[in-house]
Amino acid sequence: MKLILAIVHNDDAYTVNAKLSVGGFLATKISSTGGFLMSGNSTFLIGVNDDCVEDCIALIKRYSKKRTQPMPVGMHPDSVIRSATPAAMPSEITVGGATIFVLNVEDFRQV
Ligand code: 2BA
Repeated sequence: MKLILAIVHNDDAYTVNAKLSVGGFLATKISSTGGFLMSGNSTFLIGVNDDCVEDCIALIKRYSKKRTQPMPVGMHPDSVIRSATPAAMPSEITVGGATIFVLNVEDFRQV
């Protein structure tokens, strides 16, 4: 068994949640905050059998869009971006689709 941990843009979270449910995946949605942009995103915890991992990731990928957002200049005093020269600063960053971790599950119990 694996635990899929998927960080999804808030604008995609409703659809991803609905499609996971329709697809038969049991998921927990946690409201989370990106450490860089400090804006809301959603983190899904999805426990799946090993042979369902790729299907689950394909579903998340399908409904998670890439977006460009304005770079929040000066938001993070210690960020790499802040230390760059102004000319080198990108004005936009690409966010998403989804950021996904797949973890081995040592034990799973519902008691
Ligand atoms: P945030 O941390 O708010 O990052 C939003 C976007 O900002 C990132 O999009 C990336 O394009 C950019 N970014 C992040 N850190 C940066 C930095 N130090 N310098 C320049 N640009 C930076 P994504 O890569 O698509 O990430 C979307 C969200 O997924 C992140 O939101 C964070 O919540 C999560 N995430 C991404 N990579 C992660 C990782 N290795 N570990 C844990 N969470 C991660």
